[in-house]
Amino acid sequence: MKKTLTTLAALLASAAFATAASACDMTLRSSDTHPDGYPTVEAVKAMAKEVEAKTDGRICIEVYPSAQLGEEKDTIEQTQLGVIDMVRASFGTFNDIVPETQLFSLPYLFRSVEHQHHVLDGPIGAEVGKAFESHDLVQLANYDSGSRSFYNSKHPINSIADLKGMKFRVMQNDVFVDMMKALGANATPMPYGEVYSSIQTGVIDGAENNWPSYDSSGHYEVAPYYTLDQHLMVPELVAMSKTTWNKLSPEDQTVIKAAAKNSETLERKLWAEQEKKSEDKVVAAGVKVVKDIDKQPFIDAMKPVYDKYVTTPEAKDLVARIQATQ
Ligand code: GTR
Repeated sequence: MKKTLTTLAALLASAAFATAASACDMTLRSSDTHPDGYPTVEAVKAMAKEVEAKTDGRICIEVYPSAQLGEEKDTIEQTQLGVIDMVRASFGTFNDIVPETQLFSLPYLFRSVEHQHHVLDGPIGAEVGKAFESHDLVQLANYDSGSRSFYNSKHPINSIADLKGMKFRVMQNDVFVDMMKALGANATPMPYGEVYSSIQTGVIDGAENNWPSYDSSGHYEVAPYYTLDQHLMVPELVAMSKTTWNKLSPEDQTVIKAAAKNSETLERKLWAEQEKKSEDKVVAAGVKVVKDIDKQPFIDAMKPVYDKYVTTPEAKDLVARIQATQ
């Protein structure tokens, strides 16, 4: 009997040791719509590694790619509720949830990646970041996502006239619906995961996105006409549930913030590399790209969108400050 008890005690002790050595005190789940290998997914994984190392394995972040935890809008809502701990998503999907992000989705607002960095890395970025807190979220990092352009299954788009009457999927956000209206096309808001089959079955004629998404989603297979009109440059971000954030000690919050910031630098580098790789890949696969397009008529056509959304003195001031940022 004694021997059995000793053996049992030893077994329990070793089990406890094994648990202590491998398990984390806290495991956070992070969602992304993109697959493994995509810059945003790899950047959050790098953040997870850093957090685990700096907390001696106490805090682990599990990254769930490929919309395993749901479509982007649902995962943002789940993060607000604390069901999911972290989400990487586009400002565009946050618009209805964190209205302070809406003006960042205006077409042709950002002139270049550098301009976008200067805005987001400065006081304007800090202000919009702070706004997440009143919506049960903590903004941790901004990620690059290049610019979005139109693609479709029917024909090359050489001018606004070519868009007339066509049906394009947009993110679930009113600004983008009005953007399509202003261009004389029809907008069909729908989750990202439904776009491929909707193009394939002819429910929509096309969609719009950056090179890496166009590539990794496989949309180029069913919509091989891409026009580099670059109508949108919508930033992306990583946010944490405020419920989760409040469970962390101030020291751990500092570790997480720093790791998120480092992941931002990494993502910007990975992004630039991936944009080129994806462009080369889809072109090699036979995509017809219209590169030389006169953007001015597109920019001019967006006036009604600005008139509709930039109405209050605060909105006018914010847009003016963004435009004045060098
Ligand atoms: C991608 C973006 C995703 C998602 C997607 C979409 O470029 O990275 O977060 O917003 O576009 O169009 O839904």
